[in-house]
Amino acid sequence: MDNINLGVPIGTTLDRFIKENQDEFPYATGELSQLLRDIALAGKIINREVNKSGLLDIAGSYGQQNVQGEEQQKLDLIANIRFIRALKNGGQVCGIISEEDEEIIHLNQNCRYVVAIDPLDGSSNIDVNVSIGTIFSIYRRISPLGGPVQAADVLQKGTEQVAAGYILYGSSTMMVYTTGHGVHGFTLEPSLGEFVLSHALMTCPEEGTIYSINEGSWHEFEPGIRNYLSDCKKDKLTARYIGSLVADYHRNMLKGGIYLYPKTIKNPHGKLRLLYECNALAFIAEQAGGMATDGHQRILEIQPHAFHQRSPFFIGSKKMVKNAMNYLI
Ligand code: AHM
Ligand code: MG
Repeated sequence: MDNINLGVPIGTTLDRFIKENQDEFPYATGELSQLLRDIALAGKIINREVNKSGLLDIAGSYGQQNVQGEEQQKLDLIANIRFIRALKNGGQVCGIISEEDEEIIHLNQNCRYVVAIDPLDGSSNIDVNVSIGTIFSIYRRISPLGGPVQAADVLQKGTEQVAAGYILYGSSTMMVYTTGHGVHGFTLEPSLGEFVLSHALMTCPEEGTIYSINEGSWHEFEPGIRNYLSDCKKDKLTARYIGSLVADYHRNMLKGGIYLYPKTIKNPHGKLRLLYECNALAFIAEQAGGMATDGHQRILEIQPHAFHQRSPFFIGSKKMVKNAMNYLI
């Protein structure tokens, strides 16, 4: 797998790759590519914190809850601070919406880009040394430069994303992103501290054999989901569920599979957040030839009306997502 279609060889650093593919960035002024490099830098810093979390007293609960009533982990807060700082210092972002903050974080009013971010997703897995991830979406602001960011700048449909991606802190650390020209994956070379191209033009198999869902919620699912899951078993599909969205999604994208987080009695609108969890992965999934819906509608076409809006989520191999949707009324 050396020279792949892009003319950029495997092993190229992320910085160089971004520079050499500058034209794939919308409105190529260099600002968006700088922003992606800032996100990669923050990812490296968080990777360092995650790697030493068993050694220092930074794992575990912080003893307080975030805006959605969920318990915050210390690393959630550390990751949030690191990302905000990196994006502030990078100077390309006018506003951030984060899972950890109720309102917009206002940065440089003269910048064009808005970022929606889940700084550390799957954080209940931190204490047990299991994969976690960062998820980000980048939008161009709608309001004029020079003024404060408006809610409408953040509440854009996923179709308006100019770039999106995730960083997976797994058995190796990877950054995967798209600017709407395919999906590229970079693996962190720890001794160099550089992300290097390892997966060019990633694609998701149309069909797969893995289904990923928290089946512990069986009695909370609507009948259609239970019927679907019964058929998965009859068809002898393989069940795999880490409980870290990025890791579950990444595996299914590579191997072929479906991830489902439907509505439940406890979470009647689903659990996952549209702006900083679903949209980014939906953009990546579609760019890789996969599909993402809320069970009825394409995720990227949902008009958000609240920063922390939730959505049911079905994502992965196209045929599997379509098949699952057939079970829902
Ligand atoms: P978080 O943002 O609080 O970490 O929650 C999101 C996570 C996803 O990573 C994961 O897929 C899902 O929640 C797991 O939820 P559950 O424990 O209900 O299966
Ligand atoms: Mg999350």
